[in-house]
Amino acid sequence: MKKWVPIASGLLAGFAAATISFADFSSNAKTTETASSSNKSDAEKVYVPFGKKDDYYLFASGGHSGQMFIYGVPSMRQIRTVPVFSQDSATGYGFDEHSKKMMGDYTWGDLHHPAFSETNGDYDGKYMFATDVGNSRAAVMDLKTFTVKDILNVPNTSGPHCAAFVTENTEYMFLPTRFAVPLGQAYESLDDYSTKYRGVMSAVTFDEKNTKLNIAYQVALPPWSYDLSDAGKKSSKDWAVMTTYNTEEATTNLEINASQADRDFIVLFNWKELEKMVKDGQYEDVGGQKMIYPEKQKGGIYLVPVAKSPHGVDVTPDGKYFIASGKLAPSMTVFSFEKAFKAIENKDFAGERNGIPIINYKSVMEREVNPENALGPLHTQFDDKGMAYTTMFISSEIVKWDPKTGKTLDRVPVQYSPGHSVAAEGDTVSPDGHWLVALNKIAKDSYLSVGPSHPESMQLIDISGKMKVIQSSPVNPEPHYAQMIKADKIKAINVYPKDENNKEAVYKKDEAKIVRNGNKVDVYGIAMRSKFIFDAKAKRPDVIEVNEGDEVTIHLTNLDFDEDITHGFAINSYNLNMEVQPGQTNTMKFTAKKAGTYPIYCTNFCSALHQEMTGYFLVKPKQ
Ligand code: CUK
Ligand code: CUA
Repeated sequence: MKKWVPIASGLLAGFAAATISFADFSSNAKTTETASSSNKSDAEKVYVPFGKKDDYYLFASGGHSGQMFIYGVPSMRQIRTVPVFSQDSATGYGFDEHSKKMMGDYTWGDLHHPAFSETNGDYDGKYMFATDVGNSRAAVMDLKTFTVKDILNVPNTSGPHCAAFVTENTEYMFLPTRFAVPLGQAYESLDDYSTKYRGVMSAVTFDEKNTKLNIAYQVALPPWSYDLSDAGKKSSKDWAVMTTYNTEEATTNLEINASQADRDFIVLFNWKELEKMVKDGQYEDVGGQKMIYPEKQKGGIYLVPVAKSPHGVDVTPDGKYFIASGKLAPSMTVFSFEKAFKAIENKDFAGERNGIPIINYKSVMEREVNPENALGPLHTQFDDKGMAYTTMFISSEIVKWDPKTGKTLDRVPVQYSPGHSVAAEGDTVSPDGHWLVALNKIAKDSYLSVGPSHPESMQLIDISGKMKVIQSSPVNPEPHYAQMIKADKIKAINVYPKDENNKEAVYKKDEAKIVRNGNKVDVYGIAMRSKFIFDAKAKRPDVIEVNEGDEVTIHLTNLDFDEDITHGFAINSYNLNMEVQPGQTNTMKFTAKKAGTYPIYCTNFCSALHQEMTGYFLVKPKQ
């Protein structure tokens, strides 16, 4: 592999020290080759023989693909792509009624940070949350079926990048935003940015019974950019932290103007206090949302000064510290929650910004950590011993260090420019250790060429001894973040159970029927190996005949209650497709705009006679 000089690109353009080459780390590269945690070869460690399953699921955000990619670890094989914020013709997501309703007018999304639901600070394997920076939404995926159950449009805000993260028992998912906008996204001149714009954070709750996301309240934070966040754990469980940049409140050329001040802030807030304010009516109604204004409703929100333009902030598994990564300052800063609580109690403040008290830096700062030649620290993960692993975007490496001493313990080069990394159970109160995956922004010369744009890459690192990269997988754009969960925590079902209350489902072959009501046609049909039955009593049960202009609704039940027997339903030239998984009933609604003869066929290869699983959609022309 050629040595690549990591020229500053995108995120860190203009950073002077970006010209350091890998030559500077050659000594590290050498030591990684000899060290290994066991006598197993690297190939053996990642080899999962046929019939055996991986130990972990890795859920990687799909960035601007709007999807979630599911991998197995340690094999690093991709198992599935789950559409979340984008249409997907493979599954019919965005075509069927349920997903169409959830997506509204949007057809794409930008999924940045996935977050598992938690119980007592541990992933419980029940749900996965995600947010969309592109169109300001949040989603919840049910891990019994790996399908999205609800999408929430978040008003008053723009780009919830600084999310998702959940509190210890999934009480809340907080959604602070990357872009400041006027409340309600009304028009306001950028000359009035500092007074009229806000960076609103939403407190989202999850109603498990109805699998619905709801907004409990919002907070009108100052018009800064909120970058990343994390929830407290154990003794800090009522608190959360998030990084800010552009506290300069620049409105143009942010590349330069948002990097002027020496310090930005970490926002430290107590969600129990905010919850109390709402209960006590200390909020204003903004477009139907309960809005807390920190300059009026005091208490609960504080600022901690931090080296300029930080990116990630991560809470240690024991909940005692939060660690900010510098991005523009080559250091990680460790802050103590306990010290922060004391400073708040003693009103140990250095003035205010926008009505929010600033805690004295020296009173909360535990230590500043500057590993030699490590540049562009972005995000930190943890192992089972509480050791920290920080991604270095510019020097393209992972640095292992001890948060309690600041000592650098190990480092390993990755190819290239890691954004996040993810450790096994890494965001819980008890990470597993053993595995860390670097999510690299740039793969360069790692794989067969597919043209000018290359895939991103995920590299598996064995961290059980001296760190060593032992496997590399290409990945579609763009894994910003991922979470890794023990495989046995996820209890996915094989077949959708019968739901006798579902009026759209048909569970008996002779009950398939077509119901006409004026220009409305409802088809209650069945898909089974290897035929469609739309009208059991008709001469040709596999034909749907309608009039041009009719409103057609297809309710289709897969009658094969059998593992992995999925059917598809497509109408040729009608731009429609959806799947029905075993036992599932799915619905699709459309207008028969085009008169003519259109074959219907099953799109999912389901049996030896799959090719025969067809029918006709006949549309009689208007006279
Ligand atoms: S961010 Cu930091 S590298 Cu978490 Cu959206 Cu991509
Ligand atoms: Cu059913 Cu192919």
